[in-house]
Amino acid sequence: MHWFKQCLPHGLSLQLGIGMFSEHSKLQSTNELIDRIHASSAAVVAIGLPTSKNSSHLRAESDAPFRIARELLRDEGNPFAENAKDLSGPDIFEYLGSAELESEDEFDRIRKISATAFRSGKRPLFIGGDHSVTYPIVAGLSEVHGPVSILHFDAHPDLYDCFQDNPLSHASPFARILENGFASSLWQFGIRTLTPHQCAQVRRFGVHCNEMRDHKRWKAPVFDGPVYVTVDLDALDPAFAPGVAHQEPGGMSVRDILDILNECSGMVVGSDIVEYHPGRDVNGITAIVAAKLARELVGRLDSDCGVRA
Ligand SMILES: [Mn+2]
Repeated sequence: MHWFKQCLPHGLSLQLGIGMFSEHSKLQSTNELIDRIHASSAAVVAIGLPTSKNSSHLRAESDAPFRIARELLRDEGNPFAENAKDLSGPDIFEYLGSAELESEDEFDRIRKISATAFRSGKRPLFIGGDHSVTYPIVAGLSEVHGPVSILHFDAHPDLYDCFQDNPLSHASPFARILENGFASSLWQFGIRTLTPHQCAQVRRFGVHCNEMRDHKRWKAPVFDGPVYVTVDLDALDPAFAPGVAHQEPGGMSVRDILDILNECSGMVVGSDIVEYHPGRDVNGITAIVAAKLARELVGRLDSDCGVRA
């Protein structure tokens, strides 16, 4: 049983195979992706954003998002999220492919794709890419929903005013989001790399920074209104997710992330999973973990959609 067959756009082969996925692994122009968003009948659409242009350390392979999608769509895999949402059900989920990025105007492209998805009423799941992509995604989101609450899982607060002379660095997206007023609140979990500068940024922006060393006292946030969820895979302990550029031991388990996601209130309208580096992965375990998180995010996005009970 190829459970993903209803998800395939443009009448592609139902067989899981190299040929079928070669279509999905091709990079799409901004206009092609916008057409696919409009053509999709799914409530939740996944879009790959393969760029590591603003990564401070390692560049990731451009097929990183596709590798996560491939794990998510594997025909022998389980299509159900833990809340019993069936991702193979009609009009629930579709993977639309990856955007052509790594260009001078890549933030404009991402912002346009994001705004299109939110304006058309979709609940998008973006698959990165380095964490810099969250800034243009949330910029596009705020065009449609105004300032939103952000739930952020990461080893790093990503609040640098500027990092390595790059204000658009993957270490800076939340400084840009907050100074532009795109977020009404930022709740971080898993943080274990605070510096004096970033502590000052936490105070400056009123960030709810939940450090890993305090994890026994964490409480899930109470949101009312739209919530955007962003998952940097290095929030996880490298024992669970070694395929990241910045491995930081002493981190979260997969279950820790799912518990907070399940317990937080609010209406999740969009999400991303970022910072997958296949070259550092071990037997593809990080892609499998990312696909599990993606499945649970889709389950939550679809439940919060309001179309279905
Ligand atoms: Mn990080």
